[in-house]
Amino acid sequence: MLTIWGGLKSNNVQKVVWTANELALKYVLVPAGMEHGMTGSAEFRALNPNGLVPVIDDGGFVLWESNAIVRYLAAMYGDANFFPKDIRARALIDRWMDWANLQFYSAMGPAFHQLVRTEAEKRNQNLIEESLAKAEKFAEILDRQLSDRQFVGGEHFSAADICLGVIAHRWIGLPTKKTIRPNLERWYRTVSQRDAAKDILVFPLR
Ligand SMILES: N[C@@H](CCC(=O)N[C@@H](CS)C(=O)NCC(=O)O)C(=O)O
Repeated sequence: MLTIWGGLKSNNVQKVVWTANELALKYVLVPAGMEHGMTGSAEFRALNPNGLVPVIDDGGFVLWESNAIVRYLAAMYGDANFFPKDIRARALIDRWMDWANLQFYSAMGPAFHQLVRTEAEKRNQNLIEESLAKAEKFAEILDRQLSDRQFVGGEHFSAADICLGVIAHRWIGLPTKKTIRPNLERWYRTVSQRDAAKDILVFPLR
C-alpha cells in the first residue's frame, strides 16, 4: 500500500498525487503540511527530517523530495513512454522535471506567493514585477519547446508533463497580464484535462 503525506494546495504534493493517479496506484492521502500541520511532530520528522511534504511510504520504503518521488513511482510502476528506460531519453525528461522547479518556479514563486498568499496591502509590487519578468523568459523557453511536439518530451505524455503541468497551472492562473504563448497554452489545456489531474489543478489558485 502506498501512503502519501501532504495536501493538494502544495504543488509538490500535487505532482506526486497526479503521478499516482496516472499510474492507477491505490494510495491513501494523509493530510499534512501547511494548514494541516503535523510536519513538526517527532513522528513526522522521523519520516522526513526537513519537516516538509510530500513524503511517501511504499510498502515500508520511505521517500521525500517531490521529484525523487515522481521518479521513483515512474520508474517502479510506469512504462517507457511515461519515464524512459534508455538513459539518454530519460535524461531529457529529467531535465525538464528539474527545470520546472529550479528555473521556472524559482522565477515565478515570489509573484505567486505575493499575489495568491499575501494580503493585498502587504504586497511588494517591485518583487512581483521582477518575478513576473523573470518568469516570462522561462515561459518563452517552454513555449518554444512545445512548438513542434505535443508534449514536453515528444509525442508521449511523461513525468515531465506532470512536473511542468503543476507549475504551468500556477503561471496560467496568476491574475496578471502575460505574453500570449499559444504552444504552452495548448499543451496546458491538454494535460490539465486528463482524468488523473481532476481535482488537483483547480482555480482559483490557493
Ligand atoms: N524540495 C521539496 C520542497 C517541499 C516543500 O517545500 N514543501 C512545502 C509545501 S509545497 C512544505 O512542506 N511546507 C511546510 C509545511 O507545509 O508545513 C520537495 O520538492 O519535496
